[in-house]
Amino acid sequence: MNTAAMNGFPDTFVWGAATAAYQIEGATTEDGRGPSIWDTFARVPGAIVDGSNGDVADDHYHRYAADIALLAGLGFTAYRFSIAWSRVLPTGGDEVNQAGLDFYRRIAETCHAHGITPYATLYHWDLPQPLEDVGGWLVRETAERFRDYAVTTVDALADVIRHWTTLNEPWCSSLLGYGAGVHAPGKQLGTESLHAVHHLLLGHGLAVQAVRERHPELSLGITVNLYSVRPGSGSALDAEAVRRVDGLQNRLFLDPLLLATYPADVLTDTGTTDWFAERADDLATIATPLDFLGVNYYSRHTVAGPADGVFADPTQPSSTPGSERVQYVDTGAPKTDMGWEVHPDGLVDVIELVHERAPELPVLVTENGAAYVDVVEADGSVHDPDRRQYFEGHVEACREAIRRGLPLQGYFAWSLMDNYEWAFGYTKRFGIVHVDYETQIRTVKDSGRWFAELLG
Ligand code: IFM
Repeated sequence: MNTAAMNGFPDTFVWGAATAAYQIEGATTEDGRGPSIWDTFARVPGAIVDGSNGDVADDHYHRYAADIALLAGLGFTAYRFSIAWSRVLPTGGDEVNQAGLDFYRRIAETCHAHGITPYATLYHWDLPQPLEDVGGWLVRETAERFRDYAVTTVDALADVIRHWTTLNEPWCSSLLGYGAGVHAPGKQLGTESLHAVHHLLLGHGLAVQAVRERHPELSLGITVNLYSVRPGSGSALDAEAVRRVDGLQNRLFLDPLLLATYPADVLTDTGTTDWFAERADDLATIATPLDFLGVNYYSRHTVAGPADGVFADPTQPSSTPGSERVQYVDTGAPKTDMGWEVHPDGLVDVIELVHERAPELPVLVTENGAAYVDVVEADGSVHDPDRRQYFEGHVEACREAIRRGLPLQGYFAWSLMDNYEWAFGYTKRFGIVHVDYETQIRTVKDSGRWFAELLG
C-alpha cells in the first residue's frame, strides 16, 4: 500500500472496481441462459447507436479468471459484478439453471483465490424477457418474482459471497426504461413510469426482508445513482428547478428507502399522489433497514426553470416526468465523452444527502468513473490523462468526505474494463483497462496504472 497516498483513508477502506453482467459477459445463449429485456431491446432498429448488442461484449463469461487476476494485479481488493437473473432463472419463474449459479460461484471462488472480496448485485437492469411480457416492473408481481430470485440466488451463494446489493440504479430501470424509453424495455409512458419506481423499491424491500431472515450474517444494501443539483442563478424559478430535479433524481429514492416516505411534492408534480397513497403500506417494507447504501456518482446538474414557469411537457417522452422543460446549464466545467460535467466535490454533496437521512448508515461509492476517447499507441500503451485526473479528483473527494466525518467505507471505479455502454453500444469507453473488441486483448490504461500505484 502506498502509505503517503493513502493518508486519510482507514486501513479497512474497500478499494474495488465494478462491472455488470450484460455489459461484459457475452455468452448470452450459453449454458441455459434465458433472454433478458436487453437482448430484446438491443435488437430494436435504432435503439443502440452503433446497432450492437451484448452477445459477445468482453467475453467475460469465458475470460473471468484472467480478468479477476488483472484486477488483483492492479492492487484492488474488491470486485463488484452483477448476476444475470436470466442465467439463474431463465424464464424468470421457478426453473433454476444450475449452470448459471455455478458460473457465479466460479467468479466468487476466483476472487477469493486472489484475496478479492466479491460484491454481487442482483439486478443491473436485465429483467428476464418473460417477466416483461407479463408487465415487467409496471406490475406488482415482478417485485415478488424478484424476491424469489434473490432468495434462490443468495441461498446458493451465501457461503462464498457476503456482500449483496439488490438493485443497481432503479432510477435508470424505471425512468429511462419506462419513461424516456431509451433503455430496455423501451417504453415511453410518462408519469406511469413512477409505478416502476415503486415496484422496483418494493422488490428490493421484499428481497432484503427474505434474505435477512434466512442469512442474518450477510451485508445487504442497494445502489442508487445520485446527483448534486444546483441552481443556475438565485431566482425563484431556478430554485424550483432544483426542487424538481433533486426530487426525481434523489429524493424519490432516498426518502422511501431511508425515511419510509415518498416526497409529496414529486407525487404532486407528477399527478401520482392517489396511486402512491393506495400503496402506502408498502413503505415499511421498502425501508427495511440496510447494512450499507451504495452511491453511484458521476456528475453534477446545474439547472434553471423555463422563463414561462411551465415545467411540464407531457408531449415529450422523458426521464423527468412533469419537469421536461427544466434547462440544464453548461457551467463551463470540463466534460467527459458522455457530455457529463466533471465536479468531484459533488461526490461529497451526495454522500451528505444520505447522511442527513441516515446518519449511522455506512456508504460505499459503488460506481464512479468517466468515458473518454482512447487511443492505443504503437507500443500498446493507452494514455488517458483526463480519466486519470477524473479519478484523482474523486478519490480526493472521498478523502474529504472521510475528513468531514461521513461514514464512507469504500470506493469502486467504474469500470474495470471497457464494455457495452447500453444505448451507446461500444462507442463509449469507461474502463481503466482497454478492451480491443476484435481480439479481446486487454491493455491496462494509465488510469489503471495510477490505481496500481495508489494501492500498490
Ligand atoms: O455503464 C453504466 C452502468 O451500467 C451504470 N452506471 C453508469 C454507468 C455509466 O453510464
